[in-house]
Amino acid sequence: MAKENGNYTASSINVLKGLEAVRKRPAMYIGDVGSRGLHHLINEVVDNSIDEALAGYNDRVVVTIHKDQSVSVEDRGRGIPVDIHPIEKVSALEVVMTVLHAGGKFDKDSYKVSGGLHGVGISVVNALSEWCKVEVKRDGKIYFQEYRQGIPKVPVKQIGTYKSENNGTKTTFKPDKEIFKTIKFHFDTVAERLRELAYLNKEVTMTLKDENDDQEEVFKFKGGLIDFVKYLDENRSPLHKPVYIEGEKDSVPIEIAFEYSDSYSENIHTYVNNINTIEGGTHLVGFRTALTRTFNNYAAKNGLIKENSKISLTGEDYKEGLTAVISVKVMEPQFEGQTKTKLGNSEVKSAVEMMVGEKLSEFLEENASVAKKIFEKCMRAAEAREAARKARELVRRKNALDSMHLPGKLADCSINDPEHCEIYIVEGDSAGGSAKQGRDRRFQAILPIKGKILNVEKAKINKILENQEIQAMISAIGAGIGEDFDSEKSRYGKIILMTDADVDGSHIRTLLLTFLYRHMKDLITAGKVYIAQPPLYKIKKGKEELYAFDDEEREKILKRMKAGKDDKIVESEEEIAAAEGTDQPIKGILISRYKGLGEMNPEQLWSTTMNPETRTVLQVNVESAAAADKIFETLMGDAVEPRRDFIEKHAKYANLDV
Ligand code: 0RA
Repeated sequence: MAKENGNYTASSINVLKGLEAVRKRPAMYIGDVGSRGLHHLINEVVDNSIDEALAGYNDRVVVTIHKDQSVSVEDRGRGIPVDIHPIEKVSALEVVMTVLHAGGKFDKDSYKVSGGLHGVGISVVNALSEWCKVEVKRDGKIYFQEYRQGIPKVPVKQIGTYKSENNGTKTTFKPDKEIFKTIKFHFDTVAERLRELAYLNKEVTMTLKDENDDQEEVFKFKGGLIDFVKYLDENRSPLHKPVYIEGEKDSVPIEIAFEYSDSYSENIHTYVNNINTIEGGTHLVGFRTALTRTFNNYAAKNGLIKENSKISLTGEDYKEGLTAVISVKVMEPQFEGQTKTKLGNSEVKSAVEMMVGEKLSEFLEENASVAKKIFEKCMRAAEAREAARKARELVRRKNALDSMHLPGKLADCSINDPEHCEIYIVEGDSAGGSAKQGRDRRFQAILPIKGKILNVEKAKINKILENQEIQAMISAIGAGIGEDFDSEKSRYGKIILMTDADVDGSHIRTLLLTFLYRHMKDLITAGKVYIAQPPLYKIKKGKEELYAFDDEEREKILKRMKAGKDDKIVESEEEIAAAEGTDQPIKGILISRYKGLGEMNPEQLWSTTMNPETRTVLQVNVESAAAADKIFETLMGDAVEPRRDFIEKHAKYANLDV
């Protein structure tokens, strides 16, 4: 830090205040201090390197997870400037690393990000790191600076020279244990984001290395979004080759690839400045409007609509089987919505709409057979939609879907303020019974679900709506279904899935998640869906009873309990009883493994799994919609091979923390 007469200058005091603010409230800057926030650190640094690529100066990013869980990110960009900053009077590098939001100051004409958790700046990563080191190669010289909890150890200095043309920046940081609950990086989590970035920026090669197990993966997709769409549809059967649209309209660079497959679901993934806009927004609206209008115009002009057809195709019909990726670059993006991932700029709607209108009409004129195939597919969708409407009407007339007629087996709560209410969807009647007795009936509702619900990935909508268990969920949640679903109307703020900790339980959980993801998706994006975490073991010694939620915890508890050398681990209460009153009574530690929720009595279920004060619940979040879609398709779709591979790879965790 710049010192004058041994005192900090005014600006360095500001720096300290800034860093302190970040360390005091890290969640405000990176979302949370769990695994998710930890991985955001890497994303933040990588995003800076990608910005260099967007500016046209970088084609390579290498991310390395080191043995001590420090991470380095190396690029071949221009290198962070090192000249003395006119106002702060220190090297620009130091300013970028220590002043909040200073990163893009020098580069006005870039697609800087202004929403969500992205773009908070490299200084935030620095502030939350035990230590951080930066090496800049620029103008033939190598510069270096090192920091502790964000504070520079010494001013930026030159540590060498280099001859090659390769400028660039290498940042290495070790997340601070004082800040983060965990500092363990996961290869797959990092890989997922790098893969996504490689699809979105086809000119950049992304490499991920993990020195802990010598893993290395290189992501480079010459086909860009075309490859992305093919990847997303890997397990589906496409009807044609991807349609690719690229160009710039009113200064908005637009890139789109899409294709139709024989599946029923729609999978659109939208990005603004490389950020996944999970809630969609104006770019998506522009695309849909143009897609519907262009196809309808083409069909009318080319006699594809039969004279006597009563059905007219709407936007809904063009969704079925559509897989698309939309990527736009916006100079000053406005992000809206619950999670700040919905694009608000209205000029983007018209830009995308015009561009798609023009290019798609051209494409259809030149590819009549593809046009016909797609149109026929959507025509069948329209017919199915009409059938679904009738099915819904029929079920609705029986009052099976609305919340005026709650399902008989729902034990509702007494409060009716959704924000404070939660519903446990519980596997099986016996666990349902325990949960009903054990709950706090003021704010906890219980809905027992019988066994395996329908796999919605494979069923037509009328079958889905006829299913009793699904009807019960729809009416209990009370927010509608499909097209008319409105998560604001949900009668509960938390939907908690509680299934057994075995293979069947995880299958049922996946079925439930698939249903929620495909038909009540906003519940998931709004963060209202949770997974209960029942304990795996009860460990008892004398009067002391403890619960372990995994094997690691079990071992910890055993170590602590096994103080006496007479202690013995036994399988049953009887063993202890039998030894009592004999010459050698044993002080046993009894471990019981819970096979199902039903084995717990109501009090145990309450204290381990349902009491908000003591339970842990996992929030289901769709960090990457593309990854979630891929997993559901893999687990629930038609192709058997990829499912087997996936389950083998994730044997222990064949559930979905996506
Ligand atoms: C500010 C200005 C310029 C580049 C960068 C920052 C920059 C930041 C990072 C972070 C990681 N890699 C980076 N590469 C570059 C432009 C400087 C110029 O005009 O040469």
